[in-house]
Order: sequence, then structure tokens, then C-alpha cells
Amino acid sequence: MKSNQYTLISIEGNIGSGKSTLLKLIQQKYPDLRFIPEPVNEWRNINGDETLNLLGSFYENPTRWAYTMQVYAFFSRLKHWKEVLSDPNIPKNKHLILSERSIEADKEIFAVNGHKNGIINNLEFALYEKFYDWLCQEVFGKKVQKQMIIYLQVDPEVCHLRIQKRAREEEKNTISQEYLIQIHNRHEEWLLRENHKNTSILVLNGDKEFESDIKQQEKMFKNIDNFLK
Ligand code: DCP
Repeated sequence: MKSNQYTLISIEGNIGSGKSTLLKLIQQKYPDLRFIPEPVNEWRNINGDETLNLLGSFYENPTRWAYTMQVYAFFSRLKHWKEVLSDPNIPKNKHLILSERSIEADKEIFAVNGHKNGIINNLEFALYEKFYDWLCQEVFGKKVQKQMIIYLQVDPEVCHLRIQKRAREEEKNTISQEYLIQIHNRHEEWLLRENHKNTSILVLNGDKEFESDIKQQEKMFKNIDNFLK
């Protein structure tokens, strides 16, 4: 692989599927991976101001805020990428990048689902696609050579229970089972039914709680270790 090209390993899965937990475990096991943080907290208080809560606004009034939410999600993820890509001194072993979700997932899951269910209208979706295509080309060019996806597949009912348990204020009374089924179906459609070029996909079942279950973690890591070899 050329030295200025990256391989992206992204962890994908429904809201509440356990991506952050899995990411932490992978980071512990593979400390050399370069890591891009999930910007969710940046969406909860713009400029550090808790009254400017985009995630909360989106769940309170999805039709009003879905487009804005996706534009900002795209922007904030791109900003993190730009930091990585503009680093002139990339150590040789830092070409593998680990990320919770990806820019592509934001589009394929949340923007497409929002368009399908009508909270993003045709005009908004056309605008989103225009700057998505142009900016991705501008920022990435040919810099990401390969993508590896770890899909944490979890029953939407289990995700619902986990969301209730973790009780992120903006989500606990606003995310319905129906919405989680839509997001689940989009993952299945995108990752299991569509064709992917230069992408390998590992599907891991995450129905069983694994945060405090060492045996379950060992099972998962047998697959992950093989996949990343
Ligand atoms: N979100 C969104 N649009 C995006 C990305 C995320 O509306 N393009 C929302 C969905 C969640 C919140 O942001 O309410 C965070 O979503 P994630 O699934 O990325 O993160 P979680 O912390 O929910 O993941 P997990 O519980 O799997 O660790």
C-alpha cells in the first residue's frame, strides 16, 4: 500500500447496539490504531452552550431539524478526518484508522432513512448529496484505499432496552421501536444486500451483553483478530 493511503476500520450498527463499548475494547487490544472520535457530544452543545442542543432539537422536531442534523454530522466528522489527513508526519504503523461509524454510514443510514420516511424532503436530500459528493472527493481524493467494516448486528428490541438503560437525555423518551427498526433495516440493506467495492465486512452478533462478559468478548475477538490479520 502506498504510504499516503489509509485503511478505514469502522464499527457500524444501530443506535444503542454497543459500538462505543466494542470500540474501547478494540482500542485496548490494538493500541497502535489511530482513532477518530465519535462527535455525538459535539452535537449536544454547540459552542459548549447546552441551550444549543442539535441532537435534542432533532428528536423534539425531526421534520424541522433532520436536514440540519445531517449537515452538521457530516461537517463534524469531516473536521476530524481533516485533522488526520493533514498530519504531515504519519508514522508508518498509523495507516489503519479506527472509527465509530463513518461518513458513509451517516449518509447511507441516517440521511437515506430520513429521506425515505419524509423528514428530509427531496430538495434537502438533493442538496445534501451535492455537497456530500463534492466534499468527499475534495477531502479524501484517493486517500482511503480500503474500508473494513465491523457490523455489530443487534435486535432492535435489545437496542431499545439499552437506550432506556443508558438514558441519554435527548433519546430516552423520543426514540421509538419503530425508528430503531427503520435504522436496523437500513443497516441490513446497506451492509448485507448492496455491493461494496474495496470493502470487507465482518458481521458480529451483539445481542448478548458483552461489556462485562469476558467469555463473550473472547468469542468476538476470535473473529475480529482473524478479520484484522
Ligand atoms: N445520529 C443521527 N445522525 C447521524 C449519526 C447519529 O441522528 N448521522 C444520532 C443517533 C443517536 C446519536 O446520534 O441518537 C448517537 O448515535 P450513534 O449510534 O452513532 O452512537 P451511540 O452512542 O448510540 O452508539 P452505541 O450505543 O452503539 O455505542
